Amino acid sequence: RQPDNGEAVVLERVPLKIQPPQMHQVVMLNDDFTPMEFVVLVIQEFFGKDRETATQIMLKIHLDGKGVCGVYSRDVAATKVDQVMGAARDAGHPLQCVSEPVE
Ligand code: NFA
Repeated sequence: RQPDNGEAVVLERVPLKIQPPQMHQVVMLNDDFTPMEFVVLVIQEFFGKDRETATQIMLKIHLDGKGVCGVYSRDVAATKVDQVMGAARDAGHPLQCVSEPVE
């Protein structure tokens, strides 16, 4: 135990710099072989979109080469990628998707 040296100790409250979690977008890529209907079903199943929205996203990917299916925390986005790639592999389609940080 230290002897008291008489100096006052001031404890200051410093606001914590809380950062919102970095979000990641799941981007699906076009290819020439995966059937449009399969892509629509995958987007409905794993990204919770209704059939009309899923069709719009699929067509955007088909026409532009890629499209965002959803935006999530890093872990959830990685799980979505695994689910899509697994379903595509099981069905024998080359469909690819990736997760990338937003901004
Ligand atoms: N381009 C594919 C076709 O013409 C459809 C597709 C759309 C594939 C979106 C992958 C992603 N059958």
